[in-house]
Amino acid sequence: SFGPASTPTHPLATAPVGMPSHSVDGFVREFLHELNTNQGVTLSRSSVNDQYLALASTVKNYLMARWLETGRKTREAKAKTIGYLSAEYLLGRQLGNALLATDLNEVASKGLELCGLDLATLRAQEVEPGLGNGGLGRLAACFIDSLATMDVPCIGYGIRYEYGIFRQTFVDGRQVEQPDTWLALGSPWEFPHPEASVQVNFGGHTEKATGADGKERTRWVPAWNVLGVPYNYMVPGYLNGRVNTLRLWSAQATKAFDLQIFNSGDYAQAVRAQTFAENISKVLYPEDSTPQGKELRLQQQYFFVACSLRDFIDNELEEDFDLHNLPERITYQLNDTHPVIAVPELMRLLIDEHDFAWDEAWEVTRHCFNYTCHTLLPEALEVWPTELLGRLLPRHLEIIYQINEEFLDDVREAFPGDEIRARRMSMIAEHPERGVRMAYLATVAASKVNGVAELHSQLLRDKVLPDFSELWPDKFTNVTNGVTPRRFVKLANPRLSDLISDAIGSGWVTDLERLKELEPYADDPEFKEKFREVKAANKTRLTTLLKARDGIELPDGHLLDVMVKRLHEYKRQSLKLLHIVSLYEQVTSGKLSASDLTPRTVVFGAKAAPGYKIAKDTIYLINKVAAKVNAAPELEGRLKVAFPANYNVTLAEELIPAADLSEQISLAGMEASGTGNMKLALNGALTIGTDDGANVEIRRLVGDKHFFLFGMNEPQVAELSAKGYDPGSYYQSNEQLRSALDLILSGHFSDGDQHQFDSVVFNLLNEDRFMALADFQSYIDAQAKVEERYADQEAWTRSAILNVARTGYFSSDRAMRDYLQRIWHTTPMI
Ligand code: NBG
Repeated sequence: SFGPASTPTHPLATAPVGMPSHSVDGFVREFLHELNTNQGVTLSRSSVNDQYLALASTVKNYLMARWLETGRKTREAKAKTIGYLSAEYLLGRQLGNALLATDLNEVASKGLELCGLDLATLRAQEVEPGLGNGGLGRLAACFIDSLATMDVPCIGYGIRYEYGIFRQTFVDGRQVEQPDTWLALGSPWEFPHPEASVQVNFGGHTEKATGADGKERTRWVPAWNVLGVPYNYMVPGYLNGRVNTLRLWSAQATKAFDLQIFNSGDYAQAVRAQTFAENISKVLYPEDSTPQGKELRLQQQYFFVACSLRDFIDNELEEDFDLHNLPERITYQLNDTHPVIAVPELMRLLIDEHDFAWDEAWEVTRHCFNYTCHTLLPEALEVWPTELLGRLLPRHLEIIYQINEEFLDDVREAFPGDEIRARRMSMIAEHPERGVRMAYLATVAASKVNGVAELHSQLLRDKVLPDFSELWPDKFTNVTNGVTPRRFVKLANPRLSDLISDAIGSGWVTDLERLKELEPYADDPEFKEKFREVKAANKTRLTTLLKARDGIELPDGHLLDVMVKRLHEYKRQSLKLLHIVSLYEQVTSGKLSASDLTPRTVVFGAKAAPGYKIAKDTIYLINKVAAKVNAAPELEGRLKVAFPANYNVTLAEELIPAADLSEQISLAGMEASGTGNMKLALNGALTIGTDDGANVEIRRLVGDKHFFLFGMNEPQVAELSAKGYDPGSYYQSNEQLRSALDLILSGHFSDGDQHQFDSVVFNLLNEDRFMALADFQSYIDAQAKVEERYADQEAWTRSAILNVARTGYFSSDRAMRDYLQRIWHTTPMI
């Protein structure tokens, strides 16, 4: 329960805390106060970490009143809340965003200067919470930023992993994973509430019992449990006074410490329960799109959704709230299949704990959930073995069976006599082992199912879930992804932001389509010059950073060619690599003069899942090729390959504003959307890309002339696949390709070892599931067009400006508006 035991009488007790002033003096006072009282140090004895923590507290104080007020206002209005359920949030650093949201940048920077401190240095002290793998987690972070900025009530629910995505290092060119100790120096942005912990049960069995009313009920008798401790984070809207909440759960043992065993001297046994429980939120699974059939992962999934559902019902609703009306107050968005166990959990809560009849419970449940699918790779759709699910969550498996039975009855009614169809659509897969297809469960339970770009949504309907879209055509919709302009333009690229605002005003920050007003400036010589200066200055900023961070020297005046994303075969870093190897091969063998090359630096950023061998071997190969290229005297000043380790949100914010060329080269039909493609275009990079994911929409909006398209489109890929794809034939027939592959095979990049890269090269030659060889020539041709355009700086700058002007559509604000209209059926609070 909340609040004081008796009615407060002091006037201040019912008002939210006051708002600190926006004056430099006020700021300095607050900051020093925090330094003294929170850190327990004087300015002269404070470390940079003390100063950073004190600054963070100061900024939090500015947000606090708004946060409290947001909660009050939302509860009072009984507004519908978006419950965003996501196993990942890739937030990036918090301080810069909080300063932006409170408009405190200038005040803080002046105030700190008066204290002899430098804001940039303190900002650099922050370790980003890397609680996600890649696009999916970063998308969740963009979405909650947009909802706060649009004044929409939202609670983001997830897991507070003690170790986020691993820190990548390179040892002799190979990826070595280090634990991500983001909490080591303390995280000032979180508010733990151990008193509001939620108990989560696991294991055991179910029992049937007949109650006094003669009704038979099922009771789950769990075998063990853990506690979920909520940690709240502020999600500030941009200059609008709203601060939503992100609530991440941390697992703790219920019986942390068995005193008896401890006293008997068995210390290890005494803390075993604690270790076991805490393992649940210990690490983020470093997987991007292939699930590991890991018990712990299922525990994590159930753990956080069980906490989250309970939390909303117990803490956000009035005590006498009638749960039949739950869909009026919450809509849960399932971010991929990871949180789908929430569906049977809500059924269980309603039936077993609130005495709902099955049909009543189902009516409520199916109006509470919507599902976003983020993939097309069949191996990325989670299937939980029934053996495991039944052992860990016996009651949930029973409920899933019953949902499935009733669903299949509906299928049989809609398609009488079509038993094969019914079997195809069953949530229970029989092969290779009996398992629950979580995507099917999600699709059946959800009011709406969406893909994340037009092409993806279409393929989702036609290829992944065709039976379901035939049964329920209206259930399926598309919402093309978006990215937040606050972090990825305003914060990351202050120079471009100022240039834009000088030209068209600052309204674009919350209304990104206004970037269209920049179109005429694409032909304004003065603006173009300034635009080039911004790019050049961003490159200089990146050069300074990479020198300090990685010891990498970036040459001046190069075309900066950027491929940053998780390492995955379908994304085809190997195709980019073949381009580089081919340039190197042609120049070193004298077929091509280095002076004919456009001076270019290729920057890679990519983590590979630790268990994904080919991906890790590809990283090794990139590093080995980079070493040779960078050491070749012929290529000095002409071609350079840079691969800074540990690409993350913080590095993205530095790299993207400096990029000229954006590599989006996945095999058509494989990349659900991509969001890096949007960030790069918005920052004035031109895309070289296939007709895949959101590239399709980017190209349509910026225009063919300002986008370098290459490769097969999806129908052509399907056709080639059906015909039988033979990568070897491309090797045989394409001299340039063969020379590049032969050079790798010769051991040139591996100190003479001819087998070092067998896994990568033989895979390309024999299988090449993602058809890199088939698209090679087309890619090389498109790169030639890139060079031609770049040689004409006026034309290039024009295209770059038009990319910025025409990609306002890719704001996550627009994406959220689409969700509100098509899926959530709710409106902002103002
Ligand atoms: C990823 C897709 C990307 C997409 C993001 C966000 C998963 C499972 N999917 O193409 O691969 O941009 O989701 O939607 O991480």
